[in-house]
Amino acid sequence: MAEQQRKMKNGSKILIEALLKQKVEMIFGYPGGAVLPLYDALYDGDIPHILTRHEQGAVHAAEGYAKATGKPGVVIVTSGPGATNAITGIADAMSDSIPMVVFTGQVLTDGIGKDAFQEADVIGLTMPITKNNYQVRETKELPRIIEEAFHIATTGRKGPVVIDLPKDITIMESDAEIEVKLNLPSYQPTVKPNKLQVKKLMEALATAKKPLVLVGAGVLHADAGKELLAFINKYQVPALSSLLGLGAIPTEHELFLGMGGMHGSFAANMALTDCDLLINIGSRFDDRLASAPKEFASNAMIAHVDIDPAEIGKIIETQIPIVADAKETLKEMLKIEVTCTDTTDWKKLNLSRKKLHPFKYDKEQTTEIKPQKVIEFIGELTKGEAIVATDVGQHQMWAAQFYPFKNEKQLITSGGLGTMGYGIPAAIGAKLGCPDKEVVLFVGDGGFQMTNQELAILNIYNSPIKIVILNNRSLGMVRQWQESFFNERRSESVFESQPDFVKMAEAYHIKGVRLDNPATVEADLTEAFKETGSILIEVMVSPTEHVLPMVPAGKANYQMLGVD
Ligand SMILES: Cc1ncc(C[n+]2csc(CCOP(=O)(O)OP(=O)(O)O)c2C)c(N)n1
Repeated sequence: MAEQQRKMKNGSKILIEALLKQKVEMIFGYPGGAVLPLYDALYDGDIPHILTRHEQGAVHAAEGYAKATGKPGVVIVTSGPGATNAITGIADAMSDSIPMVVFTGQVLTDGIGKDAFQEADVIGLTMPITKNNYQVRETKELPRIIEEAFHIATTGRKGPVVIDLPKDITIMESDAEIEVKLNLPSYQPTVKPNKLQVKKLMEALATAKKPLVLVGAGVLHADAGKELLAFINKYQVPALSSLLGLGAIPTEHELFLGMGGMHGSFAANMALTDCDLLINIGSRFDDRLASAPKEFASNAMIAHVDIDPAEIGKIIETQIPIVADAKETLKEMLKIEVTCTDTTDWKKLNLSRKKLHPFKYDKEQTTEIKPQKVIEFIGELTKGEAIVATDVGQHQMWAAQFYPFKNEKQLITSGGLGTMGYGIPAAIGAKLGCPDKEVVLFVGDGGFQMTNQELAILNIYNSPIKIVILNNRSLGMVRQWQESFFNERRSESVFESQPDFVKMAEAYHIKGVRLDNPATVEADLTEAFKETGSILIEVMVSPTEHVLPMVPAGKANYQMLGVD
């Protein structure tokens, strides 16, 4: 009996032990009444906790951490408003397949459904935006649920899992064993590819005259960059990527045509138009890439490798479907030797298009600072090695176009949901996960004002980052659409008044500088980048710039505006 009593622990302690078993390095969160017992257990300091200033910030920070490290992000928020504030981040993580476990506080089990103080139906609210969710009904269930949640979040197509915790569950005691055996017979993601299908793909490659590889985030989630490069190099296949696939192939790689789609390169979009075999590895044919599905790669046989069977054939008809992990599939592809048709002309065509129509901007301009130039120059300063976080808008697309990415997991951006306010917390999360790497954030003056309160945590956790605000005095991407498609009627997209961003930085005890001289901008950036602590660099950029080329929504990839 005495032995049994010694093993009794409250739910909060059990939870911490279960997280330690999962090797959780840090938790992002924000306390409140329903999670007080849990925060009391955190007080013992077994797992560091990062106190953000808003729950949305906690989830985006966990996303940044997960994207940069490949490990699952862990979040705790309280019930009701804590949980609803976390919703945007959870939806963002779902869109970009980010592994994450989010604990939401809940009212006492007895109060559920009775409109108790700070009650929200977290299960109902998060059902469509999570890979799975749980409401814990017995303390002894915690170890099993946590084991399952981490397994589900980090395997197959990764994604967020919510665990809703009624307060009494975290207080009641149980002698539950932390060591549990995973038992999920109905959840068995297919990891290994069907060998016959891979053979079919390689046979198609052998006879293709214009093969092309499309790289999506699935390659990064599977850590398959090395195998991907080996494949591309071996068969000399030109390749393009989606926004979230950037980094899998170094920008400077001869065969890399850049990002495709709405703001993609001429070479990438024309290659999609002309190819006769498209090998899509881990991209979901998102509408930013395939705006007009009927006209997308319409001359090509389509091979689609994806870990999620629901993606195959969802948007584009597929002749060679392969449901599997990208790394496992590429390994199998590399095992099969084929002799290919001579594709020299195809390669030459792509290389010449790349050379003739690179991403460009007016470099001769001397009266205004060009945002593209700022990003390009920071690319040089950081030798293409920095982790680059972005917010959402024009600056995000310019970062994708002009930063010379070299490595996997280097771009931290909100691709699927396109969430403004993502950048600041995600950059902080990436830095906390990768303290030895330089982290640069590009953010618009609009997005900055959505989550700038998270600057408060930069100094506390000693996580210096470089924050580059590209200030165009407007919601640039909205303004661009209004100028292009709404007769230049700039409805609510131009800021009449703005805060002093440099002073805001100083209020948060970090250095701030404002750059507005086109003649000295390179020298000024060089100086600012010498800062070892966090620094906010506000660059007053041209207020009229457009992101080009642009495939208007609904148009085919070859119908690009802004190419001469
Ligand atoms: C939360 C949220 N609200 C609205 C939008 C729509 N939206 C997309 S881009 C954009 C403008 C962004 O402006 P800014 O942050 O200044 O960046 P810029 O485009 O000027 O680089 C807006 C409002 C969004 N993506 N996310």
